[in-house]
Amino acid sequence: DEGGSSSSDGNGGGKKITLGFAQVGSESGWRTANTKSVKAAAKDAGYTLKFSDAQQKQENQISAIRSYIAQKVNVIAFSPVVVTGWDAVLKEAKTAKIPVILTDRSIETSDDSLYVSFIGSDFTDEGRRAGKMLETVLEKAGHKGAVKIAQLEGTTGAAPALERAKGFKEIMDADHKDDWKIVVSQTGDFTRAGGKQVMAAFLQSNPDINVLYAHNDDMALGAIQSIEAAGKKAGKDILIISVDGVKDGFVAMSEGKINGIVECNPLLGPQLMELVKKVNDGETVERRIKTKEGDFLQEQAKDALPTRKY
Ligand code: GYE
Repeated sequence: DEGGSSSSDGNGGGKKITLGFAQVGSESGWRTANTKSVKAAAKDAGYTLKFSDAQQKQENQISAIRSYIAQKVNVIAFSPVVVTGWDAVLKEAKTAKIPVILTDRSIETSDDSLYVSFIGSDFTDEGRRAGKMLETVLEKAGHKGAVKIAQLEGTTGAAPALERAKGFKEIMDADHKDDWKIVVSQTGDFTRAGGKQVMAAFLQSNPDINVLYAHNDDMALGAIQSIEAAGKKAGKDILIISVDGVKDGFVAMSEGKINGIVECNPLLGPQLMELVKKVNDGETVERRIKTKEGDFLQEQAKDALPTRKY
């Protein structure tokens, strides 16, 4: 079942729940794992899933949500590409009495009644954890002197990009005003190609960069290609911290090319389906559900690799 069309022939006994899910895109390993998790969990729960991939474009997501409203689905869940600009379409859902759940990414709105719950990670905390992790990594590397950081940001205006930058900066401003500096910062759109291209430009303009903070593993993996092409050693000449913890990230870390990864769990499907059921039954649900995750350094990478689930 690809979940792409609405057909489904299961019979769950009672009234079958139809869930409309508007996905961000397929930009990263994280996203691929998230999509798989959602599709599998919907199937296990016996729901009819209408699934769409917005290719990281807000207008595509808005039309997907509109079509779910027109099709009168029971519940809408979506992972908003960016934080702003959702009020109009969410008001339409509210008028149609279709409850909306945010998964993975949050929105900015002045009207809290536009969604019932938000399930996902705390990205600001991930940014802080990345900052703390950099302290450890620098110490382990015996690094002396100025810390010149390149930051590869996620998609512009997306919650994980804004908040991972914010949390990291908090640690910098609090404890490293004098010794750390972000010398370049630009979006790589959460993709490998973006990370590769932007890192190549960074290395041209700032050849003295000695740290890379990438908002996800995929951009770090792309950047590693450019670092190596420039004749430098990833994980040594340039210390690398990233976020997510996808398998390829762990492989690069076990090879010594990434120094630390802040985990962000994409396997939200099962929890989301439970929430969908409660919402559909009219139960009151928690407004904010946070996922649990860990931090990983190089020495843990090899041991952790076989047990990674995404
Ligand atoms: O970190 C990144 C993906 O929203 C948490 O989106 C998600 C982010 C994830 O493209 O790899």
